[in-house]
Amino acid sequence: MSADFESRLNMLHGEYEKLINRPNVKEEHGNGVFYRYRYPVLTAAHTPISWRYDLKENSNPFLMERFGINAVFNAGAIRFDGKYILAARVEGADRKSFFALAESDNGTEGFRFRPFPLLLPETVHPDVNVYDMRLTQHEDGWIYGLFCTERRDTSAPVSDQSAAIAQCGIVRTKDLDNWERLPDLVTPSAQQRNVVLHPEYVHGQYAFYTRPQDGFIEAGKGGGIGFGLCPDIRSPHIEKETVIDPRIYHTVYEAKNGLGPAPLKTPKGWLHLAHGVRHTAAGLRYVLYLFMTALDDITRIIHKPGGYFMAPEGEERIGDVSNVLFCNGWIEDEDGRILIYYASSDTRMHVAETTMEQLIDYVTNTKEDTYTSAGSVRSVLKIITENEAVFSKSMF
Ligand code: M1P
Repeated sequence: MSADFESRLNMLHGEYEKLINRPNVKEEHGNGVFYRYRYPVLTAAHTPISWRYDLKENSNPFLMERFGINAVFNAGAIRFDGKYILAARVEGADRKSFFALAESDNGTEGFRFRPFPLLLPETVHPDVNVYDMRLTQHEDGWIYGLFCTERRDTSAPVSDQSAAIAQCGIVRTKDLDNWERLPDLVTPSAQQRNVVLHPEYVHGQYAFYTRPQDGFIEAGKGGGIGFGLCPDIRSPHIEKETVIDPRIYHTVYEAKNGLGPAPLKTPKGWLHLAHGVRHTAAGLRYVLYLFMTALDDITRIIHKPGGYFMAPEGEERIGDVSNVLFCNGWIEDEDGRILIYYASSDTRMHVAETTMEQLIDYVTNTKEDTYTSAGSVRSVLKIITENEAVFSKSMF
């Protein structure tokens, strides 16, 4: 091995290990609802160098990158065998996404990719692009991965090479090593993204959260978080799709919305994390919001704080698709700690920490959206006057 090659190889290894082993730091000043961690938990640079480089001097004397990775984002999450596992969307320089599992011992740092990305089994209609896997540990004993499978819209003219159809692909596993592909989900909607499997049977059937859309990007007359039941997941078919969380004018989810990870069961109800999208002069803005549905009817919203729970901040604002927070994975520990794995601007993965107690407090006590400015003022006036009744004016 030449000295130059060896020195470059050592540099690549050294930088990689430094990145993976960098301790993460909980930011000191949270908003009382959650704490962000300072460093992203996964980025393109976290992918193993053996994926990106041909490490053999005879075939790659300059030790060039042979397979560019553009971004790592929108990861599903699960606790498995004592490890915190992220099923990340890895996007190559060629724009194709694929899935790869990364694991950590404590959930906030040290995420390391397994040696090989997932070679997803396919249906008879090969996927062109796959992304955004939601992992659900279902009470039937399987771990399901629901993801978006995208293919060209063959009804579009040759002149349009962007038209696509998005649908929900399904895989399942018991060990996170061997994955079985099931048929794609069939629903009444022309397009589906952000489909999530509920962890429990509902009326003896598999329950899906959906996101019906007319177009690939635009919700059209569709949109909203939908819900449907299916008797047999090996032949997944939803006949009736009901919107349980619609888009509403002048909210953070007026353009579109979609469920994030599978909901968490709490003593007060099912806790849901979703993303909401609105138009701005600078393009679409994606933020995260929370709501809770009833234990006896998972489609009935019983609490919904107004506005967003998390929005892009600092470097999170910038990336391939700027001004986007997206979350499709969270993990609840036995002690009530909740780790929220969120991606920023379609580029990198972060983690925020909170507890179930805090999230229940947040969803049940945060003011709801009144849908008017006057209503917002009344909400804030109530907080101010109640504070004034307790504290002297010098406090303000
Ligand atoms: O680019 C932002 C997000 O756009 C899509 O989400 P939605 O279907 O809700 O608009 C997805 O492509 C998602 O992966 C992406 O992060």
